[in-house]
Amino acid sequence: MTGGSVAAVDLGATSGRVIVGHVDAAAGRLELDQVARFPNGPVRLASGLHWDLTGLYRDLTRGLADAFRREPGVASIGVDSWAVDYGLLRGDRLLGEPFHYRDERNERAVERVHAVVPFDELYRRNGLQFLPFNSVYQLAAEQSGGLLGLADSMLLIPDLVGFQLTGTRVAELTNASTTGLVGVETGEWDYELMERLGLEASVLPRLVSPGASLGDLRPGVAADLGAPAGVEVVAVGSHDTASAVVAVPMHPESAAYISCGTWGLVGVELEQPVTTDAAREANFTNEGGVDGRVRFLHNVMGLWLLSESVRWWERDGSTIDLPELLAQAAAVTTEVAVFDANDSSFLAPGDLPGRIAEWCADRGVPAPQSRAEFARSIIESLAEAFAGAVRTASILSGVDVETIHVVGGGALNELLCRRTADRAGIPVLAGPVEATAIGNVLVQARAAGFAGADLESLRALVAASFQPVRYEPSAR
Ligand code: LRH
Repeated sequence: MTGGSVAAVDLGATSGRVIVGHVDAAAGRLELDQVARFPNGPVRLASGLHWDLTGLYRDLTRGLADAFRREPGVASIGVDSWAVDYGLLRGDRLLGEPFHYRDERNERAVERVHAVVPFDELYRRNGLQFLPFNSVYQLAAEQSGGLLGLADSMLLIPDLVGFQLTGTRVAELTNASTTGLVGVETGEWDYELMERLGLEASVLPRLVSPGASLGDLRPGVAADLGAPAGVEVVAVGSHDTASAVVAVPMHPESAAYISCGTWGLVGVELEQPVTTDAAREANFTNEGGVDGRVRFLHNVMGLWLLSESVRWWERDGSTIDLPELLAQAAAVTTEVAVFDANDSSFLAPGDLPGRIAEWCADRGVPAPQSRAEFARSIIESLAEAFAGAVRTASILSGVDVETIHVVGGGALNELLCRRTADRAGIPVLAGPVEATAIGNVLVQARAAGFAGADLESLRALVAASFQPVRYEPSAR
């Protein structure tokens, strides 16, 4: 047998999934089989917006049990999720449900952190764009809650799941790079920064790179899952965006990518970070990629603007047909507002259409009226922000962008892909939709020895297995 199977656990903004990936690089085979999907929405408790990690763990282990029933040969498990969020532990015990990054507590901590370490210094140290929810601000907010003092370890969410499965505590590097506590040049924890911020360095576990093994499943867990002996948990690019970038079938020297789901992560892949004043002013980030690559990118608010608007409109119990809404949006012929899709007022859950209308009113721009106009306005604003970020990434990095790859759920959004190509004046190649799960699967498959050794061969396998949709920019 030249190939094999692995299980990817992908914890996304609305749902979590367990996916079995079958990989046989020699035969050019890469297939995904979704075996479980379960909700992963935040829970608003008295203390704020939280994960429901306990319920999630129950659901994902049930999903893994399904995976072993369906494919008893699954060799390993890898977990990915969104960045920055973490749980605190004392011994083996979780100190409460982790906060969700969209909780508003972080705003208050930003000033406190910048008063000690001004942002330009922070950027030189960690290379991260300013996002009010970077873990460094969350931890500073945590200091006033009292729990941090009780904690003896802090684990990012995928690492926390890995710990529950194996008992091993690690910090996977791609995700750790989003905390703000890893040196952009060193790739190591920045203990000096922690000391200056009054954060206890001993809570940080050892850093590991994607591909490292966390060891076998705990015996009790293996029994619960019906897993055979020897199944390991493998650290993948546990930051979902890092996994997605692995699966972009690109030539990094001439391509930009947009990993488009809840967020639109727009950038290029580099060998070295760019931490110039211009990069800082453009709010570009240098996140850690698989195999030491740098994900030089900017966060655009993404399809959250649309999904949260739809959620708001559906709060009366009605249901909106998304493809139908997008078809109506495509048919809008009136000029719609192009708003700043990066405005931080759109970050928190709630009345997004109201906030978009307010943004327009504040600037004397006519606001969208119908739902179709809102949807069109969101798509145009995202396409404009995407095109702008591609231009900026190219200027700051020197990459001459000839192709824009759109991966993730946004690759299915024809109007968005078309308008991004139009506004950028560069062809868009859309797909694969399941980039995050594919990247998760491929890094495990490589660790198990049934996929190629370098990123280029992993991407060649993606290119051979998934046919992208091409959007040429319209001549203007
Ligand atoms: C996308 C993502 C992004 C982060 C945000 C918190 O899911 O991981 O890369 O900036 O969520």
